[in-house]
Amino acid sequence: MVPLVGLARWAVMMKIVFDGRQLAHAPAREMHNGDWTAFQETPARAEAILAAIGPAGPARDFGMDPLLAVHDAAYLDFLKIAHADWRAAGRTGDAIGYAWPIVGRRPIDLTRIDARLGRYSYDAVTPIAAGTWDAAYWSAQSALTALDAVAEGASGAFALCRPPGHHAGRDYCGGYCFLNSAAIVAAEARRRGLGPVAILDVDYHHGNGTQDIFLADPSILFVSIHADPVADYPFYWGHPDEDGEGAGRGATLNLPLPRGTGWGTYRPALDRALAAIADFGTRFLVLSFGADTYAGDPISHFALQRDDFAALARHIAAAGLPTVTVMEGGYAAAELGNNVAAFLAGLSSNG
Ligand code: OKP
Ligand code: ZN
Repeated sequence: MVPLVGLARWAVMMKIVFDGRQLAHAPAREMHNGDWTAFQETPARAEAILAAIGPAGPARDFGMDPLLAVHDAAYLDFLKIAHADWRAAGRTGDAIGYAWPIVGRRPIDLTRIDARLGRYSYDAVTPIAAGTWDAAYWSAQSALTALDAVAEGASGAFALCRPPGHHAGRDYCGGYCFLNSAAIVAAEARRRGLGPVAILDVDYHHGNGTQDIFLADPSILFVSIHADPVADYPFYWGHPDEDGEGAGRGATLNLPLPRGTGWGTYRPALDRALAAIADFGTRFLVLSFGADTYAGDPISHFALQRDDFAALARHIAAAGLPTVTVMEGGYAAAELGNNVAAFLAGLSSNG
């Protein structure tokens, strides 16, 4: 093997799961600042990560039950056939909504594809393509396969989830996400008696879907460090006063940080997050990892460097918890693989 001159080589010592069917999701374009631009969440992202972290094992098929533990059956039925319905309506290209039922409208059970796209999504950056259901299904199965490895005794496993999941809620897609792999793993870990379960989300964007799914649930802690939604997507979630609802009050913790955040600002927030996770009595950790906190990320505004990903991961690993890591965002294509490799190498280290 030819060493990469000038680049640290990171040895990744953990089980990696990926299924080739996850590449089937390939929308052409997304709405960005009022224009159509090339879709950012590309199959090439997964290929770049794989090239840097070495071979991945295939996903096993755990079926629909673990998905139905987190998502509405009607939403899953919609996702499966949305693209076919779009084509049946005489459309070309990817399915995308243009009218959304703002809170307060009756959830009328309409059949027209445009009405259903609005009912089950909340933004215009999440097109549904011919291969979307298959890719999302296998992304979730990869996450469940990683969970299985940890349940069998591995200290950690990484699911190269793509499409990502943390913006998808019980009955909605959004933010490039369709099935919430982190939430699916957390619910399945709880069902298997591995809890208390905490989810730590370190993607640049707030994990609104994960938060919504467990908002009123006191048994799963959700902690997120992310760009302040005053200035960044997803805007309407992730503010510091969102701390859970009903019985779930106190089991949601949001730690928004300003644009420009580097490791010096990030680290104290991470310490707070890890302290909350320890206080919760956590015995099992689900980590939503986005590499879009990288200084060179094209759609984000933090300033982490590659070595900071290793430090971030070492801090998390020092908690000593069995951990399933699922991939979320990260769009700096040329550096993505090395950043993920640095993170996973840090996770594999002992303290
Ligand atoms: C998905 B994940 C550009 C900015 C935002 C949607 C971002 C989805 C991020 N106009 N577009 O959390 O990385
Ligand atoms: Zn993100």
